[in-house]
Amino acid sequence: MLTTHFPTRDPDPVQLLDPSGHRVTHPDYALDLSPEEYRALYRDLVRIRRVDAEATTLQRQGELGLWASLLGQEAAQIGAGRALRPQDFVFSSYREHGIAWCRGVPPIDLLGFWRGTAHGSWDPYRAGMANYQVVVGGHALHGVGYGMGLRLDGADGAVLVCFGDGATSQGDVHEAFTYAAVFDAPVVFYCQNNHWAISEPLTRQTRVPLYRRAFGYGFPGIRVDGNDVLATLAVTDAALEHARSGSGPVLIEAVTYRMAPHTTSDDATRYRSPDEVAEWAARDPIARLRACLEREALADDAFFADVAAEAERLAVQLRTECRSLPDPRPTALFDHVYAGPHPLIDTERAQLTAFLDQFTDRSTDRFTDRFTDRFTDRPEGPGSWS
Ligand SMILES: Cc1ncc(C[n+]2csc(CCOP(=O)(O)OP(=O)(O)O)c2C)c(N)n1
Ligand SMILES: [Mg+2]
Repeated sequence: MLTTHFPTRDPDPVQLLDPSGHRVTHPDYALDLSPEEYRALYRDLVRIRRVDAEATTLQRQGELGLWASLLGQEAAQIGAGRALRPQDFVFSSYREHGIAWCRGVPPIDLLGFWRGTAHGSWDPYRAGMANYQVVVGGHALHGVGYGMGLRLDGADGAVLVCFGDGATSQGDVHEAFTYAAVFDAPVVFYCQNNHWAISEPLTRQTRVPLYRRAFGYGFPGIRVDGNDVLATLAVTDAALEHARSGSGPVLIEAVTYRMAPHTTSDDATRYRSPDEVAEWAARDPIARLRACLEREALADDAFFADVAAEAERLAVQLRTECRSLPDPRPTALFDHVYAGPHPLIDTERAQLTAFLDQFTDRSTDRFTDRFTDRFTDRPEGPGSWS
């Protein structure tokens, strides 16, 4: 007879603010924020949701090729993002617009990637955040390598590696867990469990809650209510401090929900029920913080009106900036594949140039007009760093 030793009960996810906006206490985590800081979190949440909505609309109007919405995951991202310090570094996938926001990446710099005018528009070293990664889970290894480098340099920073529930099934993530554990890499693995990996539900990724994976590798795992910005901030802050202090990696599972389809190319109604979506809508991360601010008189109507107006201005600005992003020179595609010259790249560049050179009559050929008249590199413009 086989004897099993599975834990039978998982602790509830860490929560400091319940879905109705009441604060709750937790024995291990607390936050001591000023009224200004509570309001700042609310402003972050509202503004990044508005940026996300505008990007979705821009895609629908043909201005972006694709967009991956963060709708519903604002608290998971803003809480984690606001826990970061300047010396930390982020490796993320493609949905972490809220984290990028907290790193000071201007929203327009997110859009070039989705418009197809840039491979990655922001300077990773300036932002302390690598450009988006679409290869699911691949950047977990980059993050661990970077973390090991921080240790060897004796630097006082930690790495936040963000990925989804689906990514936890990737070999890369498991290899990253092993390396981080045995080398005590200062890495916080931040898994946003939004319950879906495109059309695959969480039940197809795991038999046990994801945070428990950490124990098998020998480091702590914590589950947090990902729709509670206070809890995600408190837990990520503690985990980053743990990593910075040389105690090794941590896995955080932020339990949240992807309210939008996977991307603008997806139709989520084909695989999930409206009831499930409605259930999560009732746990909306912004509504619960607003309820708390109102109940505790931390903000008044004028504040909420100001934030809404500011978010609208941001959306208008983003639309203008997006539509004026210059098309890149076609051969710019090859510029950063390798650091130096490479024979295959040189051949392919020459082939594309020869192809474009066929269209010499600029007055009659739209293709030529569009692709060869705008050879300017991206100027310092709306999305540039101030
Ligand atoms: C290695 C790899 N396999 C498959 C894909 C296709 N793909 C893109 S996103 C995605 C689902 C990822 O789900 P999850 O990790 O839960 O992140 P979420 O999109 O929910 O944020 C898949 C399978 C990919 N980009 N990379
Ligand atoms: Mg997912």
